[in-house]
Amino acid sequence: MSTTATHCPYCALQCAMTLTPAPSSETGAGAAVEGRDFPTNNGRLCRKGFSAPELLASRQRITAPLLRGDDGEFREAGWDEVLDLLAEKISAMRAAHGPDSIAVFGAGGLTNEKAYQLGKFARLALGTRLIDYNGRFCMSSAAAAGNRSFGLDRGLPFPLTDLQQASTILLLGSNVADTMPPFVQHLEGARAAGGLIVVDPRKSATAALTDDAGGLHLQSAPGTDLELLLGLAHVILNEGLADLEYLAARTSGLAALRRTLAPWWPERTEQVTGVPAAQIRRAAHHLGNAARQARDAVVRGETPAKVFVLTGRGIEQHANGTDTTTAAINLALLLGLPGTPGGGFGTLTGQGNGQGGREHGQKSDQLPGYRKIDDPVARAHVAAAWSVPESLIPGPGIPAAQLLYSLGGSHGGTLPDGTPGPRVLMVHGSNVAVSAPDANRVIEGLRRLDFLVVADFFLSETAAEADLVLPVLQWAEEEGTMTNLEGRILRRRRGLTPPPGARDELWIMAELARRLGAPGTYSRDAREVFDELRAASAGGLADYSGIDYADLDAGRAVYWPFRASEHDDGGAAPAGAMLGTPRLFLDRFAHPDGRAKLVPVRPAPTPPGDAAGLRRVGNGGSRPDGDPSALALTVITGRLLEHYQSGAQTRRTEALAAAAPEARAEIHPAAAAQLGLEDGGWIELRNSQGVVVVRCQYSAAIRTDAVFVPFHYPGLGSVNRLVTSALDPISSMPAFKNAKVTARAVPAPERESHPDDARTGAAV
Ligand SMILES: Nc1nc2c(c(=O)[nH]1)N[C@H]1C(S)=C(S)[C@@H](COP(=O)(O)OP(=O)(O)OC[C@H]3O[C@@H](n4cnc5c(=O)[nH]c(N)nc54)[C@H](O)[C@@H]3O)O[C@H]1N2
Ligand SMILES: Nc1nc2c(c(=O)[nH]1)N[C@H]1C(S)=C(S)[C@@H](COP(=O)(O)OP(=O)(O)OC[C@H]3O[C@@H](n4cnc5c(=O)[nH]c(N)nc54)[C@H](O)[C@@H]3O)O[C@H]1N2
Ligand code: SF4
Ligand SMILES: [Mo]
Repeated sequence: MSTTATHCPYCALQCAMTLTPAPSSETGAGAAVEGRDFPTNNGRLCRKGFSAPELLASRQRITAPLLRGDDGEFREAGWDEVLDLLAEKISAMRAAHGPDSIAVFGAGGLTNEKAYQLGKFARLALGTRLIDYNGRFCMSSAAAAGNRSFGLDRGLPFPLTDLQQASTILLLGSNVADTMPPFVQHLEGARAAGGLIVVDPRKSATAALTDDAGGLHLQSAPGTDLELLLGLAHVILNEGLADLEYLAARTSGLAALRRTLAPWWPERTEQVTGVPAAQIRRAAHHLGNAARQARDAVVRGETPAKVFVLTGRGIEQHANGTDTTTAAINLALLLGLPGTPGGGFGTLTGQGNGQGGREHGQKSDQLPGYRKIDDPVARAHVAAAWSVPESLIPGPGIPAAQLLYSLGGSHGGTLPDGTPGPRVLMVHGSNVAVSAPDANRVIEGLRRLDFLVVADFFLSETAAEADLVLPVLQWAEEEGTMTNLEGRILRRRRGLTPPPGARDELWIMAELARRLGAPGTYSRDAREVFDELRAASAGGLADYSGIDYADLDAGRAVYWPFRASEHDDGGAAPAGAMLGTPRLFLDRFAHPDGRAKLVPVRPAPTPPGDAAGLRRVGNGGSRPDGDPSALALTVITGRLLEHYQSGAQTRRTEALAAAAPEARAEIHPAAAAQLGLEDGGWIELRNSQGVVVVRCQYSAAIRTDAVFVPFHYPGLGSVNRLVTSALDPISSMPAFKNAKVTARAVPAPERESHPDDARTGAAV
């Protein structure tokens, strides 16, 4: 086989790469990648991307279905055997307990085709309403905020390269220097101009970019971004920096917003956020002046130096994540940015297909095309596209975390309404035992199931709990499309022959549907599925009907929405030509009145105590009452450059595992001194949810009231055991970035957790 032009399997930047098999090999053994020229990555890759081919031929790869026997051990089994068995289980379960006894958990890493087919398979072949996916843990707050304010959610509503023309970028809770290293080149213009402003309780690698160029790092206390944004907006509105003309012409709701901003003068904001009032003023004035200059340049007919407000998981993964993202949107609207040549607002999508993954119907409340499942018109359209009666499409299910907590209806698991939870779960593309909130509770749920099926290529901690593991294809072995963080659709191409025992998930769904005698059709061919997706999405918010593989294969830059009626079918556009909608909202926002909504948001009243019953004080951990050896800290969780998500893949990559072999808690030396904790010593973090014991690492880059722990590890280092079940009421996003704990120095644990050891992990 020759080289193949494709994209990285990991994050939403979807860096373009060229895949080359080893000489005289058709499989992944010895395959290599290099960066390919493309507007988003310009030939660059990060360490994860470079090392991705190593996993294709990993010794740890599962290459035959694994079925758990009566002795509790896995044995290899044939595909016919396991699919027959699974179809029988599903049929029996449905007959005894109804279709909602089966649930499905999907992922934002799946191709558009697989995500679409999974939603259809769940609703029609299984007949269940209980499907949701890991994007709930990722983009849901930003998506909810975008829908509420703009009437539409697309992570970046403009091409990424627009950032290169920026003088000023406000980056809130995003650490792109580690999470999307090639992205940093697009920040360079603003950084060099002294206009990069980063909000993060840590001086992350991204916040450090502000150091030498006159930018600004606002080191807010964890979970206080809503207040900080209200403070910034207060200055902008009250000190004549808002774009009143834009607000009058393109938005609604200014009067109500004005009232909510009134109490947030900078000195008061400082008290809550810890960010000095002078810095708040400086940032607000910088943003306001830059936005005005951009506006003036547009009026003069010149190319403006643009201004952007961008958000990441740091401000979104909170129990008020939707409102906080809304406050960031309000700020961008006050500055007159969204939908103008002067700049814009965007959210950095995370997973490889985090964008497409939330458009095609694997979300509990959605149908393809970003349609609402409870909208009669949407249901009728999709039923027609699927050639089934509308009554066959179930109603809305429940969001991811609630779904996971409800598992195991035969053994006490209940849905929020008190009825028995699902008894069979199929997981496609997520390692929930490590990545979901309140991990101990999730693992208990998995163990209550009658039958757990996990489709994966590795024995992840979740697959290790399964009754049946279905080995699937990796990125380089399958066909399909991905939608990157800009809403641009990209082709994933098959460049290698998969191991003989692994199967395409489209094939698995088709084979199961056939055995179940399911209504609807289930193609095994990605292009056919895509064509069906196009028809199903036609007329929806995320309209893909004008997009075809031919345009993508010709290298045209295609952004949704792209209606079939807009496709002139000339097929003559050159490679790189922009089709569809590269820039959204230029004429109008997606609400019926064409206006963006200024949604007034307020912080919740301060709770009398937090989850651990601890007091919170400014910048510095507080002593929990009566305990001189302990400190109350906020755990913020996030990512290391070397590892991806739950680490199921990157912990199996030799160089990445060696570079970051175990979870480490980053703690300020001053906080550590209060605990009598040496650099490299063991720290215990404990709250009512669980316990984590990890080595610490001194870091002057973090606030003294916080500790940072990456979530890439299982066992004793699995930080999601400390994350509560509290959810954002609008998006159902967990509060991953805000767990209150009591910290102590402890002796080294008797038995260190082993990276592959899920079972001991759950037992602590
Ligand atoms: N290396 C690597 N890259 C990845 C991934 C990965 O797992 N590893 N995952 C991909 C995915 S799915 C996603 S969603 C993206 C995520 O990309 P990011 O959003 O950049 O990642 P995080 O590390 O989760 O969080 C970003 C920053 O938020 C800060 N933060 C924590 N709490 C708060 C807070 O209360 N307020 C503010 N303002 N900041 C806070 C953290 O200190 C951290 O530096 O990365 C993608 N890229
Ligand atoms: N504490 C804390 N927890 C977090 C976060 C945080 O910041 N802090 N971030 C959250 C975020 S933003 C995210 S996106 C989630 C992600 O967390 P997960 O959903 O667990 O994501 P991954 O670790 O990438 O797991 C993907 C699994 O599917 C497999 N896989 C990869 N591709 C495919 C495929 O095409 N098909 C199938 N069947 N399997 C595949 C991989 O081998 C792996 O086992 O974690 C969330 N959890
Ligand atoms: S930045 Fe993201 S897409 Fe690019 S190489 Fe790294 S993991 Fe892959
Ligand atoms: Mo994510």
